[in-house]
Amino acid sequence: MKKILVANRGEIALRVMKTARNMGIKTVAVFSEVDRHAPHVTFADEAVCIGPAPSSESYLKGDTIIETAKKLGVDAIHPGYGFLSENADFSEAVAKAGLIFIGPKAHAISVMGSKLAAKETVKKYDVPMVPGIDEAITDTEKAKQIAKDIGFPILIKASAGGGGKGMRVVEKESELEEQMKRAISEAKSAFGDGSVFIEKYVGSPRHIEIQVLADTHGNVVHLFERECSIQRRHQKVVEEAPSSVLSPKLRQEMGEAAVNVAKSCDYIGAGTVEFLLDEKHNFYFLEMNTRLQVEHPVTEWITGIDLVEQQIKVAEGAELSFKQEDLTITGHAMELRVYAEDSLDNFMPSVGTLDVYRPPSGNNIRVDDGFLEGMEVPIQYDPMLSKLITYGKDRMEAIQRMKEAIDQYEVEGVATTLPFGAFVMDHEAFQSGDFDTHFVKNYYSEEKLKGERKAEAEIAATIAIQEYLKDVEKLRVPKHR
Ligand code: MV4
Repeated sequence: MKKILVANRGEIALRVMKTARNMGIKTVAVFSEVDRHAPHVTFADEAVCIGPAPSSESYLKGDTIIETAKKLGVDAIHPGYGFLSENADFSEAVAKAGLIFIGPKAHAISVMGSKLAAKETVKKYDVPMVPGIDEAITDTEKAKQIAKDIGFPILIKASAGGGGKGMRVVEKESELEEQMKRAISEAKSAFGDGSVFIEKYVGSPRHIEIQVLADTHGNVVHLFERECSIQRRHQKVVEEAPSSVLSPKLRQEMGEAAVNVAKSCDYIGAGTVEFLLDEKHNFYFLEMNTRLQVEHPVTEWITGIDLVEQQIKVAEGAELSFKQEDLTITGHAMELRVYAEDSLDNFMPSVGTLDVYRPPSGNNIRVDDGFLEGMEVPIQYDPMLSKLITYGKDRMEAIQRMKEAIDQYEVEGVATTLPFGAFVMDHEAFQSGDFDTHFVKNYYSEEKLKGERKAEAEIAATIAIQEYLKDVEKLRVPKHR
């Protein structure tokens, strides 16, 4: 591979290009009209404007991107995450154009894009699943019978959903019919597919995902887990690796299950298998994400493996250079997603100019971002400013470093979720490791954060006054001599 086009923007485009460059591969950026001066554009060896700001007219224009790639003599396209990364038709169109898609084949993407097809596919591989059904249901009488069999509360999910979209908890039989009708009509309008199914509702789960890597020679390995339970409205906020609750045995079992999920769909490249872990530490397969994930850096740090490098090598047809036994976990990595959102005002998007933008740096700190001081945060795209990642020999060290890094991070001009990150790091439940997916809902309120900030400000003010008085005292001394 000599030249790669990155069909994305922001931090992930930059992150992919950095590895490509390290491998001696030329890079091509594509960009929308508002991204003309973005770092991913200036970093790339070549860059092409592909349309106006709205994604539908630029970063989602698969045909335009493929044409651009052919015109510039590109060998492969890396889709990043979001945009076209989980679009089966795009994967296929890239291959048909004689280019390499750095990711799985269309088959794996489309199977895992449908929750029902995914269940059907992994079933033969002995992967644990939440009690429920694995086919679309429209008949409410049948649904009632199933719900009684598995027991309330149950969860109605949309097959075409994912990431929590189109889910409904049903507590009792009398609510079932109404909720099913709503779920079906919602799924139809949101995804153009009204298929829904039923699962037992797991009340206080942890969200644990396993990174997998598969080559084209039938080798599949896992790179352990990421703990992603700290999320807000299905938006992850903090991710870490390893999880503080997995025993070596459970880690191995979940890893093997994840490898089987990858095998079931002939997976190629880097992928992530999501599981729920209940209070008794039973795990259940949820879905597979067929892309490089936002939170991949924590896995890179504890394993020492560059996932983008592996994606590229596998896409070239190389055999994985390591086996499962070669992989180990060293230390602990923590990631905070820094969003341009106001955590003191209902996480409202905070667009504007980054008047001051100075990310922290140093040993054990990694910042993946795609912004520079003075840049505007565009409203058209994801409001994530950066990923702040820290590393330590153990979890407490990674948390401590994260707190220091948050303190050092200077942003003015837009509100960020940095204070919210500090709240999480300081929280007793987070520090003890005793939390689930309801952490934010259970513990966070703007009042609490405001209270903490006020207490901090008061301490700072007290110290400042004491210092001032000391200075006054010092100044007074000579006068009396
Ligand atoms: C569940 C569940 C409880 N029981 N399934 C949310 C996203 C989608 N991937 C699946 N999700 C869930 N499925 C059963 N049977 C709870 C969730 C869930 C969740 C999962 C992971 C991380 C955060 C979450 C927040 C709310 C609900």
